[in-house]
Amino acid sequence: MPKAKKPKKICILQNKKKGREALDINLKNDTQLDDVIEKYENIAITGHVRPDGDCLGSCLGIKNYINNKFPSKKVTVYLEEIMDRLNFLPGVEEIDHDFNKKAGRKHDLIIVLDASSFDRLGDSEAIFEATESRFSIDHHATNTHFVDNLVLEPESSSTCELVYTMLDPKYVDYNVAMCLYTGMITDSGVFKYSSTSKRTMIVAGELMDRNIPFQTIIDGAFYSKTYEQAKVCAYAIENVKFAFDGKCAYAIVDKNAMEKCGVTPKDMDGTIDELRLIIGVECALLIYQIDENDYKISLRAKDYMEVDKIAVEFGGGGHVRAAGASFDGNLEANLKKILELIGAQIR
Ligand SMILES: [Mn+2]
Repeated sequence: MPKAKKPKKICILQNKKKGREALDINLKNDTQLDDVIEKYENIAITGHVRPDGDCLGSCLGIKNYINNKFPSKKVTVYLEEIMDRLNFLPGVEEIDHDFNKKAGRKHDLIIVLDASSFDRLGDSEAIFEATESRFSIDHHATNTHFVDNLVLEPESSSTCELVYTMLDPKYVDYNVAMCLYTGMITDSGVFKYSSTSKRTMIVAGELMDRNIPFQTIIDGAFYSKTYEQAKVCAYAIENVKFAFDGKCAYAIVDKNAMEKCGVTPKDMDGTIDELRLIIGVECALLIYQIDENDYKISLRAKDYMEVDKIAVEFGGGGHVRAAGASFDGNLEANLKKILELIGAQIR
């Protein structure tokens, strides 16, 4: 087999005019993803640690699309264990979760989705490093451009929305639509976050044309909780503290509390919304313990705060109104620092 050529450096900021209103709603098919896929036979797809609906939806969406349009290609999705609520997605059973031991496994091409920086890759770093040709699609304004061939559109509500604009609609079937729609609703909070645009709704409408069970997807992927997840939400609300005249609500859930509720870190994603929804709260902060000296920070804002700037201070990232990071060590000192950063923005 002839050695495949590297794609030339793309690095495109899709939406040059600022603002979600400037997103192209004509959805004229962008062929650069097809052009790249066409050149390679053995393709890896990966996303970020603790995969969310958008990460999983975009990875499986592209996997199913490649199966439809390029059936002879070998394609493997590498991701950490996924949330139970997302295990209805087509292709989920074929995900390779067990790749830590296969460090360095080589592919002709790796497609990196919804991951804003190299350290977000987690265990798939080794596969990424072993694979010379790389292509990435993302919508995080904080993206560090760690993949040369990057299509980045910070105005897009989700990676899945952006991915749809790059697919040949003829090969977007029920399975692809299930995956992409799931990522769209989870990243846009069922079309309510400020990132939701006219294009978001047009893409969602086109996916609904594939007869997907959208009500079941919305309940299953977004609203439903296990009893254990409901318990940890109740714990967070029961133990919430307020700062800055009630404009900031924060809760700390340590390992002990998580064990008592019967949850693990991958069950924590809905908890912060309960804090954010409290009337008068502009900023919600959830800190939960991963390990002895390892904490995860989640931040949400309602109207004006730019919580991604706070997350970046801790080496994390995300979006203007929804961001996350982690820290090691002293809880008290780090909490104090986060609250100071929140205080600097709150009004
Ligand atoms: Mn995303």
